[in-house]
Amino acid sequence: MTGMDPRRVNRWAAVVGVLSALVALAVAEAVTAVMVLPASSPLFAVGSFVIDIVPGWFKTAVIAVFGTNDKLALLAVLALVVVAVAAIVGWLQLRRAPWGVVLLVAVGAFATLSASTRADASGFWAFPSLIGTLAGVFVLRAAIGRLRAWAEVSISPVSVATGSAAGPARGSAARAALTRRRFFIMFGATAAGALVVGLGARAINAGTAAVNAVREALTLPKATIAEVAIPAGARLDIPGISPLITANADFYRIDTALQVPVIDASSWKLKIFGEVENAFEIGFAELLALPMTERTVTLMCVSNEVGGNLVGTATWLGYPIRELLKKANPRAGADMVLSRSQDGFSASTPLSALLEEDRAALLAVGMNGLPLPLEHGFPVRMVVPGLYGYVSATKWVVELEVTRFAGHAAYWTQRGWSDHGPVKTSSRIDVPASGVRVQAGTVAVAGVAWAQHVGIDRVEVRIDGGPWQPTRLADPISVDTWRQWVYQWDAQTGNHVIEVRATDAAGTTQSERRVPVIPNGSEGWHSITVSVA
Ligand SMILES: Nc1nc2c(c(=O)[nH]1)N[C@H]1C(S)=C(S)[C@@H](COP(=O)(O)O)O[C@H]1N2
Ligand SMILES: [Mo]
Repeated sequence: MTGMDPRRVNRWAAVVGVLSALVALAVAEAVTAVMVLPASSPLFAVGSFVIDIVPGWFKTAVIAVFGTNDKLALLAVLALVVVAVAAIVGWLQLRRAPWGVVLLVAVGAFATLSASTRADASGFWAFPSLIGTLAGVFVLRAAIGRLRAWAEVSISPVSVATGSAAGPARGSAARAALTRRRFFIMFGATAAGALVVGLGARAINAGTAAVNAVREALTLPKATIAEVAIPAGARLDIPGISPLITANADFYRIDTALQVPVIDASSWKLKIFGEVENAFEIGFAELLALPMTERTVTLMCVSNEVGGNLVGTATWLGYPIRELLKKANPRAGADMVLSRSQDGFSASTPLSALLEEDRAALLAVGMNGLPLPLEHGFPVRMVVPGLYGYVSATKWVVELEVTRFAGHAAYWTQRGWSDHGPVKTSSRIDVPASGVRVQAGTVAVAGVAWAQHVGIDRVEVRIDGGPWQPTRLADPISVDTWRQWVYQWDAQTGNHVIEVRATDAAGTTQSERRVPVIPNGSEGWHSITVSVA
C-alpha cells in the first residue's frame, strides 16, 4: 500500500456518506417497525410531503409519463436524491468537517418535520427520523475517522520524514495496511448490518401497512344487542379526571409481544377444541356475520400498582364466547378455557365465568367504534368483565382449548401468578396530582373507582387521617365499568395527605394494608400529598 490518490479518498468519503444514509434509513425502519407505525418511516413521510407540495400540473405530467408507476417513480427519484446528498455529506465531513454532520442533521430534521406534520401523525412519528439521524451521524463520524486514519498513513511520506531507509517505509506500509483493514472491516460490518436490519424492518412495515389498509377498509356490523345509552349523569365535568371512555390511542397496552402480531383478517381462524363434544373452527367473515353484542367494560392489568394507570374503559363490540362454547358443548369435568394467541401467549379463564348468562365475555372485534387497533389485538381478542387481563383478555386470539385447571397452566400462571384473577375493588385519585400546590378554598378532589362485575357502592376520602367523608358518585353505566367520583374539599393552608377507599356492591371495603401486585393484584388505599398555599 503506497501513496493514496486524494481522489480515491474523496470517492470513499462519498461512499461513507451513502453508508451513513443507509444506516439512518435502516434504523428508522426498525424504529418504525417497533412502533407499528409504517407511515412514519422517513422515506414515506418525505415522499408524502413531496406529493402534497408539488403543483397539480406537475403531478398530472408525472402521471401522464409514468401512469400507475408514478409512486414508484417518485420513490426512485427520492432514492437518487438521497444517494447524491449522502455522497456530499461524506465528502463534506472528510474535507470540511463538521459540515457533513450539519448537512446530515439538516436532512434528518427535514424528514422529522415531514413525518410529524402528516395529517394523522402523533408525537411518536418524529422518533424514526430522529433516532435514524442520530445513528447516521454516529456512523458518519466513526467511518470518516477511520478513512482519514487510513488516508493519512498512506499519503504521508513517513520514510522521508524519518530520514532512514527501508525500515520505516515497511512500517508505514504495515500501518497503512492495518488502517485500511480497520476501515474496511467497519465499513463491511456496518453495511451488512444496515442491509439486514433495513430490509427485515421494511418487510415487517410493508406487512403492517397491508394489514392496516385492510383494517381501515373494514366496516364493522352494527350491534344487535347494543349497550344501553351512557347516562348523562355518568360523566363528571372535572378538569383532569380520567375520561369515562378511554380513547384507543390512550388505552394502556400490556403484552409480551416484541413485535406486534400482524394478522391478515381474511386468513384468521379460531379453533375451539379440547374437552368438547363438537370441536370446530370459525373464520373472520363468519364471526362478523353473527349477531354482535356491544358492552362498555373496564379492563385492567393485575400489575397495576395502587394509584397506577394500567386500567381503561372502552366500548367493545363482539360475539359472546358463551355461545361459541355452547355450540362446542364442553364435557363434564372441564373447568377452564385455555386461550392462545398467534404469538404464543396464553390465558386460563374459568369456564364458568365464560358461560355465565349475565357476564358479557366477548370475542371482541371492535373497540370504541373501530376495528381493534393492531396493538390491542386485531382482528380478534377476548374481553371478560371482572377478570384481570392476564387470565382473560387474550389479544390476537386463535385458539380456545376447553380443559382443566388441574395439570394445565397459562403464560403468567406458569410464572408465579395466581390461577384465578378476579379484579379487586380499587379506587384512584386523579386530581389534584400528587405533590402539586393548590390554592386554599374549595378544591375538587376527584378520580375513578372500579369493582368490575360487582359494582361500586360508595367512595370515601379522608384528609390527614381524619374521618372518612362521602364523595359524590357519577351514575353507573353498568357494574362492569368504573365510576367517576368527586369530593369538594375545603382546603386550608399547609401540607395535607388525602386518601381514598371504595366499597363494592357486595359490601367489601378496600383494606388499608398494602399488598404487592404479584400474585393476584395490588391492595391498599391510594393516597396523595398536596400543599395548599
Ligand atoms: N396475546 C396477548 N394477549 C394479552 C397479553 C399478552 O401479553 N399477549 N397480555 C394480557 C394482559 S396481562 C393484559 S392486562 C391485557 C391488556 O390489554 P391491552 O393491551 O389491550 O390493554 O391483555 C392481555 N392479553
Ligand atoms: Mo396484565
